Amino acid sequence: MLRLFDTHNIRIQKELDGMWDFKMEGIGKEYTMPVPGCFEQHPDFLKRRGIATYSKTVFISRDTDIRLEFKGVSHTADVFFDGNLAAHHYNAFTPFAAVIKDVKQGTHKIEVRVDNTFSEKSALHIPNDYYTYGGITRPVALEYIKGAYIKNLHFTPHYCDGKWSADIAVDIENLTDGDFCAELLIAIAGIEASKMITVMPGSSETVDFKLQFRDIIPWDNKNPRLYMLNAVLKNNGIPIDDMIDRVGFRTVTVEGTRVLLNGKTVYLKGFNRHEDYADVGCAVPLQLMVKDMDMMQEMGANALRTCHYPNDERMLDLCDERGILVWEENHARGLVLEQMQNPNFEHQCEDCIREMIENHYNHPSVVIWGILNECASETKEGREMYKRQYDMIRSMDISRPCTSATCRHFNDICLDMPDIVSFNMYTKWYVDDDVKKRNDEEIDWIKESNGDNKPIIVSELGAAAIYGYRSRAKEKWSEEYQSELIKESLEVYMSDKRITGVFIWQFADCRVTEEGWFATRARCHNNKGVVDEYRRPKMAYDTVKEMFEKYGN
Ligand code: ADA
Repeated sequence: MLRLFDTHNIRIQKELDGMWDFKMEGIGKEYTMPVPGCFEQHPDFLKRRGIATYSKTVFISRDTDIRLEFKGVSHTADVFFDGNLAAHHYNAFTPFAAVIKDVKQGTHKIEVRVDNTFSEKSALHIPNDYYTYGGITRPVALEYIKGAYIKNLHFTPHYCDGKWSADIAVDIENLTDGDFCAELLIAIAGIEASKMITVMPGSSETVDFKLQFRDIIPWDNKNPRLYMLNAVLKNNGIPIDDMIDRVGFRTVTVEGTRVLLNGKTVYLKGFNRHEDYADVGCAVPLQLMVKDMDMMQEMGANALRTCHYPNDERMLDLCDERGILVWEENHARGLVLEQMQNPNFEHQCEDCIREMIENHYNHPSVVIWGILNECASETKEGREMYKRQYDMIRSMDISRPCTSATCRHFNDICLDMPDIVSFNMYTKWYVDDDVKKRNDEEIDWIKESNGDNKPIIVSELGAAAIYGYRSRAKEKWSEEYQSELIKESLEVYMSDKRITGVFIWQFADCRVTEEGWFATRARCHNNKGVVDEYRRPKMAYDTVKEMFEKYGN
């Protein structure tokens, strides 16, 4: 399934999940592979870096235009329809679509060439402390559209003088060679509106509505009230297309050192979670997303950081439904200046930011946009790139604060830019020092480095433990050491009134690339999860539960 609710009643949408034909370049044998899925789940491709082609025939029941939507292909996709290139996309973690006009009724072939190799062409998917899988790793949909269709639907709530209002922007694309005239209707929370529109041939138009509401129940982490937003396109009174989304009335702002949700201070306590689950890799099915969410909430989390890339939208749907506050970030982890100077880096980051915001804008659970985790924010060249990315986010969305998790302690030169200052701290894991002393030094430095009078979040803290390794000596890598380090760290960070949020690194162990990481990552996994990759709890699980309960904040 694509989302946790239907996004169309009028548009015909068919999901293409199931078994696809599969061929790996350089291997004669032909296979079938599940979609969504990672080809690494097959015994022949356990750690394969290569180029493969997934293919499937589909029957189109009438002459129509079609839209193929891919929620995620890892990491580079070339989509062919009847042998013609229909789309190219880089980045496993953002959706993309291919619109194909004038398709005749009958059988047609879809081929997706998938590439998970590392090269200069890929500035973001590189050997790293998480794994870049290969495959059509998120759901795929085939849609019938005709002439013109609703391309996007953005909802921005506002609260003023005790009243809720909203700006609603609907993007219509006209695929025809003539003017497209139609009626556009929207409906939400018992309020309806309509406009007659004209879209020029082969172009798009954004239609804006401003609505006032009464009797709205706000969305917040304690009562996450959601509303369905419907948009319908009518031609001569006949509905020809629609789009449905699910939204929430909430505001998120920053005032001094506090983050406010609907004007009230909110404290974020949660986890960093990679999209990675033992035998299925990054193609985590809904059932296992729900399991992860249930475990994080059992431990008392109210927040999730989508380290280090935009997440599968069904996870955000779950967060919307459960009132989990999300820090979603663009795709980048730990890139030094030389890597940021890859000629593909900036446009690949900007594409990711654009697709992340365009597609995830309506999720009330997303309360923070993040960029560039632990990249070269200590350099002036890096600073220019940070600035361009913050500017880009703010040009697309001023309704949410921005941040970036730094590890450039004492020499970061970008703390003046984010709305929220966030830092990753591994005291007593990578740095053998006193947790409180290091925390005080860090916050003193933040205040002297243009980060003063801003909310502060500890975006990462933790330690590794090998599941099942118990030791009365409590040395590093034992479950005891991890549990005690997390307890001590949370005591310090959650009792410090200068800090407005903590994210534990990390929820679950995740696979890392062998290239460049085998030496520091036992099992070629990042073992800092409070559960292992099969979600088996370590001792730290109950420690986090105890601490999140103790410091309810
Ligand atoms: C960094 C990084 C994480 C992870 C962590 C670790 O803070 O942001 O992705 O690599 O270190 O486990 O060392």
